[in-house]
Amino acid sequence: REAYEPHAIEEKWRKIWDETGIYRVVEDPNRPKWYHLTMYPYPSGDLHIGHWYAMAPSDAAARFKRMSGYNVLFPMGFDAFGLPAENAAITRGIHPFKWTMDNIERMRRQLRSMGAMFDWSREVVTCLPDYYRWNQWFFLQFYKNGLAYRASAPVWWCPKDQTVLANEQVIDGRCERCGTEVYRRDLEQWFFRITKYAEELLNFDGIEWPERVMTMQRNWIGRSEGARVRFQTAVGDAIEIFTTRPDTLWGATFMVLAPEHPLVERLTSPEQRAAVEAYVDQTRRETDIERTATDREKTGVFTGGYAINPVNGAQIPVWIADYVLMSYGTGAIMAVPAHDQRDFEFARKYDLPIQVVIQPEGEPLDPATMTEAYPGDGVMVNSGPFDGTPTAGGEAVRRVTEWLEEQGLGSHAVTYRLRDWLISRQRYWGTPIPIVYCDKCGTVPVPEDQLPVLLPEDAEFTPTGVSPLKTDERFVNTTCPECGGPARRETDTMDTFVDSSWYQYRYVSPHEADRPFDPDAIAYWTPVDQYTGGIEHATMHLMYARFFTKALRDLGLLPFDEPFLRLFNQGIILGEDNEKMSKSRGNVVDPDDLVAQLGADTVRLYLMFIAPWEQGGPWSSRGIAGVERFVRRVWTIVTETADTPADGPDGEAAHKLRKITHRTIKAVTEDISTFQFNTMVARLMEFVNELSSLRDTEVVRTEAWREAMRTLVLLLAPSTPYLAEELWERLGQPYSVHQQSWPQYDPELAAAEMIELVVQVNGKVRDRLEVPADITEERAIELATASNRVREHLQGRTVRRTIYVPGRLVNIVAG
Ligand code: ANZ
Ligand code: ZN
Repeated sequence: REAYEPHAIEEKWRKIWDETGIYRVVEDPNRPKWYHLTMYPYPSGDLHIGHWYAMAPSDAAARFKRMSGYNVLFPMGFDAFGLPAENAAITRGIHPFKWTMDNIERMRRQLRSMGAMFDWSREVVTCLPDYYRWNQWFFLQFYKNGLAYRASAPVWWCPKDQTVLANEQVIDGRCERCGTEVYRRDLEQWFFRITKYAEELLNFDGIEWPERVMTMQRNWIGRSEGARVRFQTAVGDAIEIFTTRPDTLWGATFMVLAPEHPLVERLTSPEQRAAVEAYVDQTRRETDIERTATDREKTGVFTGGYAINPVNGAQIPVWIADYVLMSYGTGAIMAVPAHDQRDFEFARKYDLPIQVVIQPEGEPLDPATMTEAYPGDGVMVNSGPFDGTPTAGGEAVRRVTEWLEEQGLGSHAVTYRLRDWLISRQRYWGTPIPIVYCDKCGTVPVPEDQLPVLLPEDAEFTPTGVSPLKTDERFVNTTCPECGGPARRETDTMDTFVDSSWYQYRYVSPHEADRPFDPDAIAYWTPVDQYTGGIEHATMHLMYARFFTKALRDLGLLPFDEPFLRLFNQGIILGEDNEKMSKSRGNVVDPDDLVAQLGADTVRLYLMFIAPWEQGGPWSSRGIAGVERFVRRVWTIVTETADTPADGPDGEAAHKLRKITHRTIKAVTEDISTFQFNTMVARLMEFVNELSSLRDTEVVRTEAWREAMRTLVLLLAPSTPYLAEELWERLGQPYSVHQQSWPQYDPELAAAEMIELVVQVNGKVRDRLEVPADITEERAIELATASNRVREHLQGRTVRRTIYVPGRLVNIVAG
């Protein structure tokens, strides 16, 4: 008896696969293509079980496609720029390049151990100049076409370290590094004009994505329809507001500006100046999330200024409050306390007037006794020419908006929550933005033939975290491409989401030196047919990648609208204690240890078996031990009978075995094509149980047995690629199992077996039904009660109970 030795087998085949290059893929016009992309990892150090859970089932899905006749592209790479590398440099003195490349080296080894069919000749590493130069090239195309621009925007600033902080470096309003209180400060930064595509990004026609991801994107874009209306002020400029409820205009009793609003300064009266300035200063320490929390006590300050409500000429006070955001709408609102809850709370707190303008049916609303705003429908009141107009169905909003347009007071408007994409990072470890500033020529793009703008290698990191690019004189000082005079380079680098917005296109021709990708390879491989990855990327990454695709399409570089036709989000693996895996909880399972102990195939198969893939679930040592036993049983049954001659008679037992085999093919095919890996593994386990029960019978000496063995190995090939390859060889089959076709089932053999189901009413046989042998109890009872003969006997009676004897009878007790 030969034992299963996963390590020897896995090493042997890894080597042979490498030497024979069976996972190398090239365009082949004679075969349909399939592009399966699994999200590339950040090279943080080690591959963890979450990476395995994302990638191993993806590999099985890709291998299944390949066996089904597709030319499959299944690439891998590294999302190699970003803050952790820079932090390692600052705290441990390791250069980000070295830290990153060492990690990549380690993770490449770990990825190889998984046995996935990645075509490593197509690997993409985003921190290398041959990749990031194309980020710069895209930036220049965007800049020329008005899709990249520079504007001032607030950033978190640490006054002690004199540096910008990322959101995640601000802990409870303080600098993560030195603990100093931070505040927001305006800085000139670069943006991509994603808002140009806001409307198109709301449209998901032609792609199959999970409903919840589309919902998250729609909410992120946040489309609101309403009107913009101008309120005149004594300082000359009008205040423009955005409202979704122009039908409440007559109830606007005050206005609120965001503290950052440009008119605040001029509207503020001398008496109010000190209070206003203090409040503005305080707001700079708050995040938008804090500012808009609904359960927060409303605060604000009167500016001392007034505006005129254009619909009724009323003079109303102008306040500032942090619940109005500068980044939404126009940064100013008309406050309608009777019908907007935030305004209501504000009015009650500062004793501002409340005017009801929408009256619901029943008891009239009374501002003196109201305890909350009334946001619902009713008829307009106290609204001049509109009194009596019903608000239901948006009728009032439409009519008021039309009237505002006729009167020249405002206009219909659509507002999106989506902001332009701020891509500037005041960091070293990213793609340098290819811009220089010249005193004479202003902002000058670096000419394309001077790309890439290289990151200087000998950067000096200081503990404060100020980007070394800022102080690197050799980097900063350059000559102006236009006038040849002295100029300074932009020292900001790009958000790493720029890298991941188009990596799917680089994989199709990763060595292209003169352009980001080869249009022929793009035409053949893209868009991606199946994308898989974590739900945490539902908005930013997936939104930016969609934007990039649309922008590149408009630049004539891509012939389609969407990057990823199908999307699937896998769940997460929890610790054995049902909690999130974390070092501090001590419940982390390490894939390297598991592979060393059990081999990669068992780990892969267990991850597929653990739970429905989209759900994930807790790790179980018992569960993986069960899968390990299964793998050994497969090994034993195949190796022990591989040389048995098929010289026995082809009788009834052989026919029965063939039926089992073909039913298994059918079930496994259905499961693997819909990513139901857990039920797929369960089917294979049942199959092996059946085979084991026949192990000592004559049927082992038949062609049907040999067919069963070959089928078992082929069905396992996507999931346990090493084991399948080894067993395929032992069955005397030609190399490689991974170049075989997926087995086809004979529909007649695969048809479910039928049995006779006896149906009784109160113990008397009333009907006999032909049903599939594996019928469920629910379905058996459903069919039994639907039978005409049974219905006759049930007339005028009620069913009290049903008794089901599996595979034999249903007895309906009625009285
Ligand atoms: C008056 C009004 C009356 C409003 C009423 C609502 C109900 P959504 O649906 O999210 O788009 N608003 C406008 N700009 C704002 C800003 N920069 N910061 C905070 N709030 C702002 O919300 C639109 C509504 O949010 C607008 O309609 C405005 O209040 C407020 F019975 O105007 B409304
Ligand atoms: Zn110049």
